[in-house]
Amino acid sequence: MVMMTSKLLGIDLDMRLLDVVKGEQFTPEYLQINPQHTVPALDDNGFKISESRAIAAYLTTLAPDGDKLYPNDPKKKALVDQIMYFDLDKVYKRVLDRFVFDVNATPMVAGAPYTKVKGDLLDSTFRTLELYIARGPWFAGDAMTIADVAILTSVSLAEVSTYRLYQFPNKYRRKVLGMWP
Ligand SMILES: N[C@@H](CCC(=O)N[C@@H](CS)C(=O)NCC(=O)O)C(=O)O
Repeated sequence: MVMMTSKLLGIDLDMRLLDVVKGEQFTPEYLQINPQHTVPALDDNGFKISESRAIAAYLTTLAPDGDKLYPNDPKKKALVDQIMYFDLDKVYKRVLDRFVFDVNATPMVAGAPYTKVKGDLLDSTFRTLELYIARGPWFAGDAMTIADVAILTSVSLAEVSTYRLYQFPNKYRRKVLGMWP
């Protein structure tokens, strides 16, 4: 999400790759940047911030047209925040829960085993996304914002898994998969 947002804003990031599988996020140097030991994190001349949605929101303040992606108007901004919190709490989380085991319950990465409950919860979340996008034209109003970038990131994760996205072919899939230039 941070990489896509920076690209949309025309901000060049000096990126360092961390191999989280090897545990490179636990070095004292990285824990100084991000005590949560998650990627991504940003160090902007000593200003250290983690959580991809928060980083993306911060990046919008550094670009001249950043308020297009994260509006200053309180109500518009509140709607963007609403979708980003929904994404963090439900969409991303449930895709990840579902993604660690594919439809045949084959482990893709270590994690809790796939259960029907997890599948049902993700289906329910995607039905909610359908309702939002039907209201559209974007997830948080009449223009593309970082809320769309957040959702796109989570949906891409489902897309590369074996999740049956074709269950939601009419509105959501076409809109989200077609929105990236
Ligand atoms: N809500 C966080 C989630 C970040 C996250 O969990 N990243 C995973 C990789 S996708 C990670 O860094 N895991 C390593 C760890 O927790 O030690 C965000 O959006 O930045």
